[in-house]
Amino acid sequence: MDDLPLTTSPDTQRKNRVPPGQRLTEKWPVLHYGAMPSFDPARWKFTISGLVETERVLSDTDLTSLPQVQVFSDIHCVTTWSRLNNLWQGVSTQQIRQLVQIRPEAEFVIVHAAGRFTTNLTLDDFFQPDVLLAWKHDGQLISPEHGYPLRLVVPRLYFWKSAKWVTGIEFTAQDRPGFWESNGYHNHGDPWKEERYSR
Ligand SMILES: Nc1nc2c(c(=O)[nH]1)N[C@H]1C(S)=C(S)[C@@H](COP(=O)(O)O)O[C@H]1N2
Ligand SMILES: [Mo]
Repeated sequence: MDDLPLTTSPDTQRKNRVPPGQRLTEKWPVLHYGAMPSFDPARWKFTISGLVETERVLSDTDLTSLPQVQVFSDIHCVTTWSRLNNLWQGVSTQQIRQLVQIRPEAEFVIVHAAGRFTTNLTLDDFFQPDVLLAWKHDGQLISPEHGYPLRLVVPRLYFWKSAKWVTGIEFTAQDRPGFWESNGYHNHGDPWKEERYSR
């Protein structure tokens, strides 16, 4: 495990690591809309759909057999808490990219999660080298409340883009605001620009 490649998210190298309007916490709060979705992890699948030449459906074993990475990152939640020094383990989105042929019209990724949650990203934001689909945090399996069996981690954007209980990704030509983005949150969510709310 120690010999996995490590990617350091560039924001952890800033002299001041705390974005404007944020405060540090040591704890890791649990935040999501509604009840925790109940689903059977044994029957869980990860689907790659939309503007790809051939759709792919991966089982848990398929996913965990792919080459893995570790990512060191800071968490910035729009509700103003930040948690520094997180070590994630999983599969990078750059690795996921090797599994499909993405059509040239594709410009966005819609991330789907259990309970019909979605969040939207540009291809560029989704394929940054520090973005991964994770199942471990600080050496332990991610707990169910924090997104087990699979959560997306997008270190450079507010944490609402880091969908928990991910069930798939869909490539699209048009942007499609996700759950929080349709409910007042900014469409992009850069914490360094304080892209918190859309109005
Ligand atoms: N599936 C799902 N993922 C989600 C959310 C959600 O409501 N559903 N909320 C987001 C928000 S607003 C935040 S701040 C983080 C919180 O993650 P945590 O509970 O692990 O701290 O999860 C994000 N991912
Ligand atoms: Mo949030």
